[in-house]
Amino acid sequence: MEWNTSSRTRARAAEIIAGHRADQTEVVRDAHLLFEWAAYAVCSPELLTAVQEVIGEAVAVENTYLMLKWPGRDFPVPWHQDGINPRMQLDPERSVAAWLAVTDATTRNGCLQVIPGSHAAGYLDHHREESEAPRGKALGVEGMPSGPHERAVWLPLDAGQASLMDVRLIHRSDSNTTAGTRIGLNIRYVAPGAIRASDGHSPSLYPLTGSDW
Ligand SMILES: O=C(O)CCC(=O)C(=O)O
Repeated sequence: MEWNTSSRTRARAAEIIAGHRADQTEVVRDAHLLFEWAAYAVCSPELLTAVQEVIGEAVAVENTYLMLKWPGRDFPVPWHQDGINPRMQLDPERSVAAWLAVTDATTRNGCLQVIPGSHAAGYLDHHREESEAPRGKALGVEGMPSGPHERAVWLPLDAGQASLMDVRLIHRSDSNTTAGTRIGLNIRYVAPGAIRASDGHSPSLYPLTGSDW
């Protein structure tokens, strides 16, 4: 599916890269609240229609992560599931994850790898990775290898394309081994009532459609 044309997306990517080349930012949390282009991206028509086909008419954004993999940096994302973290758990029937390619995402620059069918096992135990990188510590599924998995399938996408995933699907990405920067936007979409929050955590939602918020 397309969330934007490849030419417009590539132009946007060039701007993002120019803006962050000096600080080499790797992760921007809630990019849809910070950047106008990302606020448009989360409600791009083809993407939103596909999301509504999965979770119904009323849709909100629970979270976004913009991830930049700069050339020469060690930045693998461990095997994980998007629908669970220490603050909350998403009902898989009422939520869906999207990954939007802002640059081309290839097997060499760190496109997503997924384990087909892994959602069927439900949510698994996670632990925090040990990285000391300023981008923070990601969550990883217990017992998974730190690198490739024999059952993994790679999901290369062109800039402007997007994929949807079950929020329990186990996925990861590798470091970028090319000379260019790879950028992706991860979005968690929810329908009303999708979030089971841990004690003391109140999720803040960014409603796109519907009125039950
Ligand atoms: O952009 C990436 O490389 C990984 C993103 C991802 O898996 C996530 O944010 O859940």
